[in-house]
Amino acid sequence: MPMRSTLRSFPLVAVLALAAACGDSTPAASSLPPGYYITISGMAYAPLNLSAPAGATITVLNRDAMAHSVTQQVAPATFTPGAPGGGTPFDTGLFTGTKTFTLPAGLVEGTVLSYYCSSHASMMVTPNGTITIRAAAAPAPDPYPGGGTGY
Ligand SMILES: [Cu+2]
Repeated sequence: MPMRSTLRSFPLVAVLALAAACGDSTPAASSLPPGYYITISGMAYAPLNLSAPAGATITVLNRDAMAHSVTQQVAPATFTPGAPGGGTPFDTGLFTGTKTFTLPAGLVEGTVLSYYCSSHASMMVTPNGTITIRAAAAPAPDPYPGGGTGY
């Protein structure tokens, strides 16, 4: 029967469409524990603005073959490292693969920390990313926004 045949083939089509749409530019949400992530792919940071509480550990996933860094700076477009809001400025150093760093503790909610790549500076597709300090009481972002545990 044509109707049953159409229904039976739908899941495979859906899976193939999802696989094609996802590519490898973003981490597979179902494989990551809850937390704060910055992904670098195609010389671009994502998300461009991450909200995280002071003292949070940030995991940086570098999907490019070349080394990049997440290096704090005073202001966008100046590429001068610094530490607005106080605390020790963060700098992952140049790396490939995965690296973590910790935001300074005690930063005031609403503080915006700008960062750049110390190797490529304005050559990055997204030259500057930012991290906005939010209230510590807020839970970490749900890596499974659809609900459940990713299964
Ligand atoms: Cu870079």
